Amino acid sequence: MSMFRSGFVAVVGRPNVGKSTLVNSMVGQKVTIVSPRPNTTRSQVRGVLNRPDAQVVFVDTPGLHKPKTALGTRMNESATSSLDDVDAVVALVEATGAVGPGDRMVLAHSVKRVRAMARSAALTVELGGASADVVGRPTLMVVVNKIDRVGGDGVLGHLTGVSAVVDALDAEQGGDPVPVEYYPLSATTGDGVPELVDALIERMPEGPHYYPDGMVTDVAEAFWVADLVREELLYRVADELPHSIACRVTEWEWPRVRCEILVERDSQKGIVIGKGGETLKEVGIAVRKQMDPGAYLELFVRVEKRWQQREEALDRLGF
Ligand SMILES: Nc1nc2c(ncn2[C@@H]2O[C@H](COP(=O)(O)OP(=O)(O)OP(=O)(O)O)[C@@H](O)[C@H]2O)c(=O)[nH]1
Ligand SMILES: [Mg+2]
Repeated sequence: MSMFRSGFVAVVGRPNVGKSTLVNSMVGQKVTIVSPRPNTTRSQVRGVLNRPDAQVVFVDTPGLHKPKTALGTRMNESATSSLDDVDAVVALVEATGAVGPGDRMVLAHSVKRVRAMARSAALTVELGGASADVVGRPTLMVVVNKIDRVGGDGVLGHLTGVSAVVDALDAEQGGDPVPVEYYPLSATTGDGVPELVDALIERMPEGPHYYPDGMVTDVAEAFWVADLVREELLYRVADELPHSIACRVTEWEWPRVRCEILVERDSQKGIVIGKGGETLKEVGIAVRKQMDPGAYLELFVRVEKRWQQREEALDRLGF
């Protein structure tokens, strides 16, 4: 019998590059929310891919950015700490624009992390723990996402640009070059995703089932419903409001579920509720469709002044 492979894969990148869309596509089911607004994902979300011979745990992370709030700082810490204990790193950039300073920061972190992984893998082999092919080869997988939005030449040009940046970062850090592979793909159409998944499975070390078969995420149902409410709101509100929204389920007495929507200012309350309660009503209908049949979802809007800036509010809200 062939060995069972398993491991953890961190998916990192600046906000809005498509990390969550890619994780959903790799898992084959929606496990993490997606929206056109940057900073949609606020904490790590694990999505599990089960195959007869392998289990891969993808760790979706908040987009790395220049934080302007205490929440932003925590989100960045959550993203960088995801790199601490993984078997592979997937770093995303977009094919639609040049590699910017935000991408450079992501790629620099990723190169550094994969270099450290390669060192500890080499050490394991030296100590006689396992043979090199079993340990798997720590590789940086650079994904160029959203290729559906650019032509073939655009993709090639972008690949050249990204690889020049990665090579330069790698050289700056010194030592043996880090193995890097490039995967142009579209997380929304799925074009190129199977190739990435196969390559990742190949690189997973021999290991146990970390999650029981059939379990696709570690997110508790109440958190998931709160996230679905926030996702629906992100599609309906504009400007700075998305950052001011936090959602949490305060009561779960099936089929009655009560979810609170926090905003930071009185003026934001009306926008979330909408004319005649229209926005809240739409959100409720859309979320209920994604819950088990029969759910009775109650939505409330409450003002919690400057919660993004207050450490104790963040503690209480579970960030
Ligand atoms: N055209 C196109 N759009 C994409 C693709 N992947 C993601 N998107 C869109 O990009 C936007 C952001 O996607 P997300 O998956 O939420 O991005 P993210 O990197 O998780 O963002 P944060 O959680 O905010 O860091 C959404 O509107 C997606 O539909 C793709 O391959 N092609
Ligand atoms: Mg996300």
